[in-house]
Amino acid sequence: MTFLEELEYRGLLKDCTDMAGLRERIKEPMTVYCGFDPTADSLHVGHLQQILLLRRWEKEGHRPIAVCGGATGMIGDPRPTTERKLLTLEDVRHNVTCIKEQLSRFLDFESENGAILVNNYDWLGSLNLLDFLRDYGKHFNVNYMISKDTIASRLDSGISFTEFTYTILQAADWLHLYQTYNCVGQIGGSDQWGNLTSGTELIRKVEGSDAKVFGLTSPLITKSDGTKFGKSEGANVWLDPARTSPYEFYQFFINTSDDDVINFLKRLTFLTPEEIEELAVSVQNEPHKREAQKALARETTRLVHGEKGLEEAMLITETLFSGDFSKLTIEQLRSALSGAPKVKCDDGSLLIDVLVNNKICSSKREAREMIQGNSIAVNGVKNTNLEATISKSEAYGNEITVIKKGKKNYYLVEFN
Ligand code: 383
Repeated sequence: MTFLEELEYRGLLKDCTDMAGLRERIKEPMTVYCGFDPTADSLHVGHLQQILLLRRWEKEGHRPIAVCGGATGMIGDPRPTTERKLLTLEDVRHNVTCIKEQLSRFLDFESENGAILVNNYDWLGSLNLLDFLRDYGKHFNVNYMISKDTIASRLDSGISFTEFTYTILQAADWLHLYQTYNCVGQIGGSDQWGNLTSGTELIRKVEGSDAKVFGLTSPLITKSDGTKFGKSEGANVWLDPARTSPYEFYQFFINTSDDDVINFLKRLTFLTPEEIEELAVSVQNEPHKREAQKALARETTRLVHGEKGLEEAMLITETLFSGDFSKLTIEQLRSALSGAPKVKCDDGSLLIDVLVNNKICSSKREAREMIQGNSIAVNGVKNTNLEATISKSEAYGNEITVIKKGKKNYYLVEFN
């Protein structure tokens, strides 16, 4: 399989500004970039496909450039629906620092001739208005710009001049990278198509038609049930462990449906096509084993959180299965139970009262039946004693007690 065939197999090829040309050009090492705007202090799983794509190019002997959009992040790429709120320069700077740090965990920016990490504020930040209008603006035809999807979709609801010019800045970036590093490729999700074509056109106009550059998109990840990829209970799944713990990250992927898991394995892991096809057979023949989901969660968690993050995630997963939390630190325990309801209790309260007062059981009768029926465990130990109490001295770290009702309903007890 050639590299392009592999991208095709993985579902990572959508449109290219010049596919035939790329097939030829790719035989020689080339420099390719992708941009990330610092809209938050962390990237999220929606960015992962492109980050890994840069790495796929790198592994193939090409040179990747990651652009952190310190300047473009001050403007904001128009969203299909509404105008963005401007971030302050201070916030953008902070976000740039965080995102650069994250990106450097995925690509080798250290070695000579290795990957390159740049901030577009370094060249766009000092660009003055008259130069912008004369050197770049003059090459863009407004009629043509408003026909591009991202802008066309905003014509009814309205778009500011600020966001309208965004695409010119991104095009200016590529021209700069082309002139500085001979960067001939730009990759992005399919939402970036309009920006990629702005770039190829600007380069052609400034550098002449001998300049052979390639814009290449990959399909955005979608889920077969129609819900948005990258959200867990409405919240983004972040790459920063302080925002989404390795355990939550692992859980996000382990919960992938059978219909989506092979697609995600292709796009978000470096498992070989052979390995992926084997897992596809396992999804067909023994779906209950969830081998593919386990492989997906393992590989993605390792890529993002390293071997240690993966170990922590698996430890917490096993713990929740066995109910024995004694091996976890207090932080890990909180992370493991971050989705569990929190309940309050006084030191020394009767277990049965805690169950009823916090509505873990609907009545005293139900609580009694649950306790006697072996369905309630406190800190991993089944308790059938109706007189049992919950005390601080037996809590993990003297702080937290875990009540488990039935097979998988956990409650985190904190003391008043
Ligand atoms: C800025 C300056 C450039 C080139 C690109 C940019 C950023 C680009 C953008 N990208 C998205 C982002 O920053 O807004 N205008 O969140 C996302 N990307 C990648 C991919 C994706 C896109 O970072 O489809 C998902 O992750 O292209 O939405 O010179």
